[in-house]
Amino acid sequence: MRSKQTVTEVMGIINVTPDSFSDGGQHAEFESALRRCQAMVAAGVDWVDIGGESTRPGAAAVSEAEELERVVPVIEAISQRFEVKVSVDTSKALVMREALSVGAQMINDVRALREEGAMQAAVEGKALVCLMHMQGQPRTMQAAPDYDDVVCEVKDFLIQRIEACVMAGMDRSRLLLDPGFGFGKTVRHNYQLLQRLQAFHELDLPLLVGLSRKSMIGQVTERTVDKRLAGSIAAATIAAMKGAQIVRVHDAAETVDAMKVVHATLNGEF
Ligand code: 9MG
Repeated sequence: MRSKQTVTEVMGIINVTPDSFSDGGQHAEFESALRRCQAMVAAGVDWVDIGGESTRPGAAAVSEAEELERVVPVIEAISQRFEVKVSVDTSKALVMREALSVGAQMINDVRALREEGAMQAAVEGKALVCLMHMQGQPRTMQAAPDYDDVVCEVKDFLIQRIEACVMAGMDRSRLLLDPGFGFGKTVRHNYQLLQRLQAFHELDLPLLVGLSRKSMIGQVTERTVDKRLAGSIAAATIAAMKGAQIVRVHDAAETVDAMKVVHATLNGEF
């Protein structure tokens, strides 16, 4: 449990990926992303995370041109129209640069700046950067996750990536860390990470966590992805009580309420 006064911020997830039920194409995706953003802002989120390429196991790769076309207009419109901080969920250097140029304030990279040119783009971009741990690559990462001690190994990886960023010229104060729930981890690994989340505070950087609707919730509740709200709120609440600074979620209104209860409990403010 943490002792100093803090507030856990809520980051709403907005995936700008083709909707298989819509034949409206790119324009429909743009409009739908803006509608989702409006609802999330009304619910009180602090951030929206805009992504154009799914990182789910088995998801198809998206070209740089396609990803740019999906996310840049959405980030630009959100930055102009809404009072909310914007993060771009990408591993591609050019997408990072273009997103920052139209208003994004954070790079959320599940590959922790290991793709070609990504480190340089992030150093030059001057924005916040979330470094996430992943074992393997999204397409195959769930085949056989393997660790001797998942917490130590994830921590060691994040230490190496922090060092790489600092060596490349980035100010350490721009970094956030994410243990990467569900990215090359079994259910047991995920719950070990959540149980020992405080261990990451030793790195003295803010923590961002994504637990919302993930299979670690589905496997213990035996719920399909559309019925994981209660489990997701429980997981976000646990992470907040253990000091996470940002929770990345699908269910904005419910999580904002849960974080208000955490805040009132920890800080006595209501
Ligand atoms: C893009 N994305 C999907 N899941 C995520 C998670 O858990 N953390 C971060 N930072 N990004 C994620």
